[in-house]
Amino acid sequence: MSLKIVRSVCPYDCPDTCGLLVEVKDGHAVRVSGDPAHPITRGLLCPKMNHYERTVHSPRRLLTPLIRTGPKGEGRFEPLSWDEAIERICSCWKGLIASHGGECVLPYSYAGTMGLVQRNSGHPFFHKLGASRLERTICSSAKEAGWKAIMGETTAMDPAEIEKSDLVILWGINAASTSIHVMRDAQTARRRGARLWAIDTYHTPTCEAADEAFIVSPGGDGALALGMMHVMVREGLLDRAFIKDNVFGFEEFTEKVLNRCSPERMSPVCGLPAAVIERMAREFVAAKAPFIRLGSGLSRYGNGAMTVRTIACLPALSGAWQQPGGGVLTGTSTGGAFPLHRVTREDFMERPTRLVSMNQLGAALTELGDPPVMSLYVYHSNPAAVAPDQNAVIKGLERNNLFTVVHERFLTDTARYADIVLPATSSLEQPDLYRCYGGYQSQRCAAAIPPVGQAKSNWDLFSLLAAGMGWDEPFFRQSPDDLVEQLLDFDTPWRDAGLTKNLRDGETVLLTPPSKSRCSWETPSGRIEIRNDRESEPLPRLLPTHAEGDGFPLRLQPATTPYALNSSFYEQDNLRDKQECMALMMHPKDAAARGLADGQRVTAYNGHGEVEFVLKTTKRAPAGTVVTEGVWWREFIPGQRGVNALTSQRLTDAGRGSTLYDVTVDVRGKTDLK
Ligand SMILES: Nc1nc2c(c(=O)[nH]1)N[C@H]1C(S)=C(S)[C@@H](COP(=O)(O)OP(=O)(O)OC[C@H]3O[C@@H](n4cnc5c(=O)[nH]c(N)nc54)[C@H](O)[C@@H]3O)O[C@H]1N2
Ligand SMILES: Nc1nc2c(c(=O)[nH]1)N[C@H]1C(S)=C(S)[C@@H](COP(=O)(O)OP(=O)(O)OC[C@H]3O[C@@H](n4cnc5c(=O)[nH]c(N)nc54)[C@H](O)[C@@H]3O)O[C@H]1N2
Ligand code: SF4
Ligand SMILES: [Mo]
Repeated sequence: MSLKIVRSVCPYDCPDTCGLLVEVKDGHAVRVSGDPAHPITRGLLCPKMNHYERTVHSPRRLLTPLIRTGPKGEGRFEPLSWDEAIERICSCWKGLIASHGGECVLPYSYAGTMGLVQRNSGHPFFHKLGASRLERTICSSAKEAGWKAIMGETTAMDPAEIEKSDLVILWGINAASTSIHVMRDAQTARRRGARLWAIDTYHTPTCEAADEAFIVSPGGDGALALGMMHVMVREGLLDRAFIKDNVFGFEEFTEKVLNRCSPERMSPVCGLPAAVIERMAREFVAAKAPFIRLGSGLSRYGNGAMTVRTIACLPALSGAWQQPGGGVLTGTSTGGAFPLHRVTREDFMERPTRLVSMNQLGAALTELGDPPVMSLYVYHSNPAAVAPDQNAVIKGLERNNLFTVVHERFLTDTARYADIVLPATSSLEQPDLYRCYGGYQSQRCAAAIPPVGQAKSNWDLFSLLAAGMGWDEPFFRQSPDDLVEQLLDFDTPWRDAGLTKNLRDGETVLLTPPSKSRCSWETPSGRIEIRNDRESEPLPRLLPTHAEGDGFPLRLQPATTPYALNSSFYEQDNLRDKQECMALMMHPKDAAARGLADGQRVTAYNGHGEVEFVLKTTKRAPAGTVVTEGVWWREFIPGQRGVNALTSQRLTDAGRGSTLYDVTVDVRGKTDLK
């Protein structure tokens, strides 16, 4: 029996993009560990990936194509050959396209794998088909829009600078769960004397690890930042010289906005006492190099982009950007490092086709457009669980005249509604090239094991579908490795010939952003643009959230768990057991006011739907906010609907992002116990 160790990369949607060492025995992955030589991972994996082999070789893996034999949603299927599956899909699409046009087909994909080739391999196919295009904005597009409104194309600060900071602020990021290496580096800074703040809506594991946790009202961070900046102006805690040379619009911002944002006025909006806002302002300015690591949590609101833009004003006023370790980091962007258009092939589109927001899938499937969506092709995403307004999504998926194909590793909530299910490979079964959005590492990897069962990779399946459609473009006959090579075979300032060679050899490489000096701002004015007339709102200001108008008394915080990644990893029993059950955390006072007891079944409800939870009374949830962690599969939950039956299809103020966290509910005891 041969045992070999293969280097690979964690494919999941996580800012850390870890290096993996996979022990392979007889074509099976038997053990997975963190690569000690990887510059970020340094041997440390999160609990989810410590037993990745249990996902890869899970008894729940789909092994053959399947065709539906029961009603949609029930999950009754029988096996089908690949040839027959491809033939059925292609002939159905040909018929639908002949009568409705290509836009009646809608692809839906997101981030099951982050590999550049596999993740994007549907784009050329659907462009050539003339299908509707999916606007992929469920995650962080509001955060990006908020950053861009003030900072333009400015290169992100180096994440490694966190260790040089003397005040690390983890703001709207649950790093202890979602980016454990950021947490590790923040702890390193702390050991070197930095203070660590966490700003969140409930007591997360990150809050527990911080020197101080500030629990704000959901969507209230803009008010907090405005209140802090009011104090900074009032008390002259500004770097006037820095502002003069580097900031555009400060005077107007002060006159029109900040003067009206006293801590007393901001306190009820952000939920922190005025004295705390004042102290935060003074300590922020007193720090030499405050490092704000901004998560995505606070951007998933009706005011989310504006919140990010407002927070980004803080170091512009204090001049924190001048010191290594000082500034705001929302994430890195390595867009210039690889010519992704060589994979996505926008040029295959005859004309730009209709865009459909992935946050409004429910509406796209139920409010029949012109043409109506007649076929949905889902790959590496689980919209029946993760997309907002689950009731609308499921109503759409139940349509008998919707032809749904799902390419998956598991029989997910979405796959249960498919007419045809196709088995997908895991990352260990497919080659790819990875880059990172929390740092600059990049790595190419080969398949570590052969496909499990009859599974096929995203790219291989689109090659088959292209042949099934009768297309003869040589493009679709390439291998995934050919595409990786096209991404590498391109000169860019991000990597010299040596780095490219190392990438080809499968080494972990640190890409280098084209060098920019500290305090060089890539905006039209060359300054940090607090005022930006290209935006519909020229100045940052206080905006309301959406849900505060909905009329329900409790804020609902749908949050992340350390033991899953969105709806991924529920296949691992040991990880699911650690989460116990789909719980609703509630402050004992709120529970007492409703006559509810710890451990009982409750129903949370609002205008979108009703969801059953097991009640967990805890002071980790502040009074007025209830919290649930994880995006559970329906087969493991107390009732019929997951948390997203309570979320809305409304979009953020900019960036057309999801407002998954902008939710109010009320909660009652479940009386109709079956
Ligand atoms: N273990 C684990 N890791 C993950 C994921 C996962 O589900 N589980 N998901 C992955 C993905 S796709 C992403 S995008 C990232 C997301 O990772 P993060 O950027 O950390 O985002 P979230 O965990 O969604 O939210 C971060 C924190 O913001 C808080 N929050 C919510 N609203 C507000 C607010 O208005 N103000 C403030 N100050 N805080 C608020 C939430 O309670 C949460 O603790 O993590 C990735 N990594
Ligand atoms: N309530 C609530 N809703 C949320 C969130 C939340 O925190 N709370 N988070 C939101 C965020 S930030 C995001 S990014 C989205 C994430 O939404 P998704 O990207 O849909 O994320 P996952 O739930 O991880 O589903 C990915 C699916 O891809 C499959 N998969 C993995 N690898 C492959 C592959 O190579 N090929 C194919 N065909 N399939 C593969 C996996 O089995 C899995 O079922 O969810 C959003 N929805
Ligand atoms: S999910 Fe994130 S922390 Fe966990 S192994 Fe993957 S990249 Fe690393
Ligand atoms: Mo995400």
